[in-house]
Amino acid sequence: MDKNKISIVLGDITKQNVDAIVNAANSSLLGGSGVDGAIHRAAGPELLAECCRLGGCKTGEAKITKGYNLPAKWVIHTVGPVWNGGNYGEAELLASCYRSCLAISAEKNLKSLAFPAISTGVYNYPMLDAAKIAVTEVRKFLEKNSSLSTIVFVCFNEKIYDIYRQAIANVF
Ligand code: AR6
Repeated sequence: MDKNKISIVLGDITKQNVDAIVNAANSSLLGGSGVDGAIHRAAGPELLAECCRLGGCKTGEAKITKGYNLPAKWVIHTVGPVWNGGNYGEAELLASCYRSCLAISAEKNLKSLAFPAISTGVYNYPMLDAAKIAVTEVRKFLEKNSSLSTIVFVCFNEKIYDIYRQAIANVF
């Protein structure tokens, strides 16, 4: 397992030159605000047309589409849990989002993947705990799989960036 496969960038996930970016979607997969809105705007209307054919997605699961006008060839849509205080299985569901996206990337033999901080916006998941889960699941994946050579955590602001930097230092 190679820590050098992990990177953090401050910026916009829609600009990332990777095989796939992950979308923090909702169970309809029909778009929304936040990173979901940004991805649909940048990908263009064909993305919504493909999403309409997917029949939604359960919390903790993931589905893949093409990336259309994005630099990324693919979008892996996952549905994070809504934070309800922590006693409703939120941590396991969030971990499952990361595992599902990573499993799809392995099935497709993708080399590079970028994640946003799933559930930490509209869905209100505490940032520190969410980052720990994200980094831990990626570490566990890298211990068993060699398909991915680059995993990018895209941080939308400096506060998120600092939290990921700390989480990576703690977990790796
Ligand atoms: N690039 C990278 N990160 C971003 C970007 C971007 N362009 N835009 C926002 N973020 P959110 P959720 C960060 O609310 O909490 C939608 O309406 C943001 O700072 O996008 O999983 C869906 O349709 C935050 O840290 O997703 C669902 O209904 C993180 O992305 C619901 O929101 C996630 O925030 C999902 O909520």
